[in-house]
Amino acid sequence: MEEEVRELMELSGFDYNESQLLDTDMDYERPNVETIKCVVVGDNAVGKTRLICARACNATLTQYQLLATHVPTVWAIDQYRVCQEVLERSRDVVDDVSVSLRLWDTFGDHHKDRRFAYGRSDVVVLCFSIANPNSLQHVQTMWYPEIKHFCPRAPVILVGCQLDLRYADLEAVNRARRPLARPIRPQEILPPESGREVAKELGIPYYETSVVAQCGIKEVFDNAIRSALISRRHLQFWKSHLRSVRKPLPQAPFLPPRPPPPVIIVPDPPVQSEDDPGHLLEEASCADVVLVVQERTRIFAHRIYLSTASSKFCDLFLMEDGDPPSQARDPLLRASSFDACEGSGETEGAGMRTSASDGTLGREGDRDLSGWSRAFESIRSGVMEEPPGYSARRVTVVKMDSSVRPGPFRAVLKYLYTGRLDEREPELMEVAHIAELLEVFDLRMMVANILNREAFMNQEITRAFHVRRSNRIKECLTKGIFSDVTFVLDDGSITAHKPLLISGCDWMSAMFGGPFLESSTTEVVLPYTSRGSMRAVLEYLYTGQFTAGPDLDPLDLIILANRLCLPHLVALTEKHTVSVMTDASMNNKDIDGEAVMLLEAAQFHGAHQLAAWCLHHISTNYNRVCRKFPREIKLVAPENQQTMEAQRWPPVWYLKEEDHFQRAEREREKEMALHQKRQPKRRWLFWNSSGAGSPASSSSAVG
Ligand SMILES: Nc1nc2c(ncn2[C@@H]2O[C@H](COP(=O)(O)OP(=O)(O)OP(=O)(O)O)[C@@H](O)[C@H]2O)c(=O)[nH]1
Ligand SMILES: [Mg+2]
Repeated sequence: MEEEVRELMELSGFDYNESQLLDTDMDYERPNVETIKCVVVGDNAVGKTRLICARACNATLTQYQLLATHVPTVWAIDQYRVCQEVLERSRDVVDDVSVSLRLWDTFGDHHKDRRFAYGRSDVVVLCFSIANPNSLQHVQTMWYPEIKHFCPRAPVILVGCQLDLRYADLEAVNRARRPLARPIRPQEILPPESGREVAKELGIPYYETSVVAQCGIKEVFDNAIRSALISRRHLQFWKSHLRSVRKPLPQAPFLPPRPPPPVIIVPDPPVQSEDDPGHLLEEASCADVVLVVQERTRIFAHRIYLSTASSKFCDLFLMEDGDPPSQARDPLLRASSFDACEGSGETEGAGMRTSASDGTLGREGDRDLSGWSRAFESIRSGVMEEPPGYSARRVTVVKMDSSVRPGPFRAVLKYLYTGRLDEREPELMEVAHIAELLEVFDLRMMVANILNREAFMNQEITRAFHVRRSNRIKECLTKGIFSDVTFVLDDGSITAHKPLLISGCDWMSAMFGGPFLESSTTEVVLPYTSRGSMRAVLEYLYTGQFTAGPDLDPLDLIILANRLCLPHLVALTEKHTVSVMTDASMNNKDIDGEAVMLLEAAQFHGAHQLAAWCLHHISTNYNRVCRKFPREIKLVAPENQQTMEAQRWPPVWYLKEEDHFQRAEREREKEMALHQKRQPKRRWLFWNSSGAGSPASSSSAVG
């Protein structure tokens, strides 16, 4: 027996200590302390033992601890004989009456004999689970008749246990339950009315409890004590201290906690291969530069990549465009040296000529650069019709210095595109030589690191390269430098760079990378797109970052990002929108209208996380939002309406309960007022009839 007690109490979260065991019953009858035996009955696994432990041992467990264990009670146990703390916690004062509450646990099996537990009980707490309709049915068919059979005079209290399951996430609960436990279905959850109806039919009070939410436990036992004391008052009418005991009080409804808003999860950004955008190098489809090495070798490249990685290339292309070199350490010197070279060549633009029909470039109009830089021989404009099937387009032809050899130059270009240098590069000294010519000092340092067997230090250089490139690319975007396409939008236009678009977005790659008209045109019309959202898309594609400009409309951006198949950007925009709305709401700004407006638009354009957040906002402020936007809410899709109804907070059952409680309270107050009205009359009669004693002593005797 002792072992059973120990096991049960330990599994119920009670810290069982050998020293707490008492050999003898420590309790004793004290004058004016009412000892109340309270038997707890009900079906198996409805939560009797947990409820008793919560009252008797103050055992509190989380839902998941609770779910993982159920120890069926096998014998009625009087724990007060064995445990000092339980005995002490049994003492209570209810309506000025000192009581010692003796709780008796029982097993739920219908066929077992419980007469030992029922014997001489003062009150019976009859439990069912609000997640098990059968257990409520058995209250009427089995438990109440049994109680009336064994203790016909004991008052009974009906208790709906496990109230937290009414608002819990049942899927999560079922996942956490023991493997063989029957899953709880949402349609099985009973509303408070069901329990109350049964209680009304039986003429007994009704309460609800949850050990997880720690609610209703005190109410159940305090009111069980009241019922027992009132019953005792009838039999032991001479006990004057029982006069102040009130009838069981109505239970205030438990407001479940407001469900937390869904968290917006941003997936990992699309993986870029280490080689990115190296694969574009030598790709003719969107090349705007042809680098001629040692007269024979042509390498296709891109101004935007070359210029953002090398100041020398940047200066070269800026000067070709007629701008002074922005990044030159000595701009005047550079410009003048370029001018000096120009004198020996053709005038600006005169070097352009159509390519031959086989795609080769013309040779006229070369401008000598040998005096300006040791890396280049000449530059000129030309027209290219490669790859086959593509329309002719303008390119810049740069002839490299004769000391530059194709193999090591390709390694240098690879660095300019990716920030990396292959350790196994066979001609490292040649690479260093070209790096020197192009003034790419980081690359020279990388070569030195490899030669010194310190290649691991090159990772840091690569990191710095990307930071620098990102900043330069941003600058090119802001200033429109080296752009090769203009997007015509609803509220203006914005320039961009095809190579960057192709390497960042499959949709753009399909448009600009294939033999379509767009690959050769310099203007693309994008209807239903604003400048603010296009700028955010370009920044994202260029730098991988999300930046919200002042003119950004998040929904516009979501629509565009969804159209361009950029789920990562959609998620970033959702996160941004939710954080802006949360901040606004915390600063007492009204976001209800925005949430209603965004809900279905977000769903339609693939922003399902934002839609779920809006749905949560509307559901948890349901009454207010419905009052403000009745027509809009009516027009919401039925699936959304259903979700709102299901997730409504405060829930409908709570509002009904609150209403019921208020009515019950009003009735109780009326009853009390009526009772108080009657009191003085009786006193008056008493005075008149007896004609003895002082008014003071009389009132204290009756009151
Ligand atoms: N969510 C929730 N689950 C509860 C609560 N109380 C009990 N339970 C669950 O119900 C199971 C049974 O609880 P017990 O208190 O052992 O049930 P019992 O009525 O004593 O069962 P028997 O002794 O077999 O008659 C526990 O394992 C818990 O999973 C509650 O307040 N909330
Ligand atoms: Mg039990």
